[in-house]
Amino acid sequence: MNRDSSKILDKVSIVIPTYNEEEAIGRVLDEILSLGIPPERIIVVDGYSTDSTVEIARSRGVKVIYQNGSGKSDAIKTAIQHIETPYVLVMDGDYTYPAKYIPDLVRKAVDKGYAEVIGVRKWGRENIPLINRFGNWLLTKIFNLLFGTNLKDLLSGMYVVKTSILKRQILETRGFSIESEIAAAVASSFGGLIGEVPIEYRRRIGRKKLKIAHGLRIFLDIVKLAWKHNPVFFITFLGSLVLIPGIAIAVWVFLHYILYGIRLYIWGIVAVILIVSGFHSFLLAILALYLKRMEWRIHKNIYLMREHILDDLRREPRSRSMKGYE
Ligand SMILES: Nc1nc2c(ncn2[C@@H]2O[C@H](COP(=O)(O)OP(=O)(O)OP(=O)(O)O)[C@@H](O)[C@H]2O)c(=O)[nH]1
Ligand SMILES: [Mg+2]
Repeated sequence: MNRDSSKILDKVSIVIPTYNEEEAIGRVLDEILSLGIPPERIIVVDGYSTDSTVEIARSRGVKVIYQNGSGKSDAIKTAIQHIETPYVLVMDGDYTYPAKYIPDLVRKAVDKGYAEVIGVRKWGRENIPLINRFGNWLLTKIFNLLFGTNLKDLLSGMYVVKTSILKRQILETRGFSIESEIAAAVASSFGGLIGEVPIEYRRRIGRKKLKIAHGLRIFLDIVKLAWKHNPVFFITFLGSLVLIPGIAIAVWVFLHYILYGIRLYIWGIVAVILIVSGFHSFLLAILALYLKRMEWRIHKNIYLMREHILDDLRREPRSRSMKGYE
């Protein structure tokens, strides 16, 4: 490993959530250790495995802790309290994410000032079960729409985040929603830049824990997160749902008139009121969504401009002292 890589890796701690990963965890840790990352900066946060995961992890000399609460989200939240480096890299303990990409992810965060860098599964996608691939695609699209992002792999299990962002956020989701929650917190915070690095995904070793019900839970959590970060959109969107009964009543009134020649005036007025107010709410919801997305984009640009100016100011004293030599 060259000096540049080792300097970059000094800034990061690795967090690996595990639950019954005895077949994979040894290999995962050996790969990470071979990059030269010291064992005291590798944290295995275990969900009370009933196999020998913890013993195998301890045999590699890394830090092993037991999580508070239950589920992957709670595990990562537990580990955050133990991080002292400016960046934290989270990766699954099932051997699917190759450790060789760690320097690329951390370098992109440090050099380009990204608050989060996600490892996008570009190679080996056939190793992601079809249903997970579809769920991940759909949930990423919904997230992008609600948060004005352009992510490709929201639910990737390998990502780097600035520790300060994680420490000051109150993370509330449970189960497997932590990736969505971190991305939502970053995307809606000042300067919330999310970068991406293409990575390979390998076939899982050991038994999977993710079920279809978890996918549904992640969807509900994305909706909850959007409510937290953009409530006006949700209130107006809910208001727009009166369009549905409005249209149904209008059709019913129309059919009565066509088929029987009966004019249902009162119901006609009710239908018009529901349709007009639903339509207005719908337009307001779209407006609220775009205003929020614009606010986030402006935040990002102000942040980038500020970084630019700070960079220039840092360089200025040197150019001043150069003047004496010209
Ligand atoms: N600490 C802790 N870790 C967990 C828990 N559930 C899952 N994990 C770990 O979180 C990581 C991701 O879980 P996986 O079962 O691999 O889920 P996935 O990667 O989304 O999907 P598949 O690999 O396709 O099953 C793995 O390292 C698991 O061991 C839990 O309740 N507590
Ligand atoms: Mg996995």
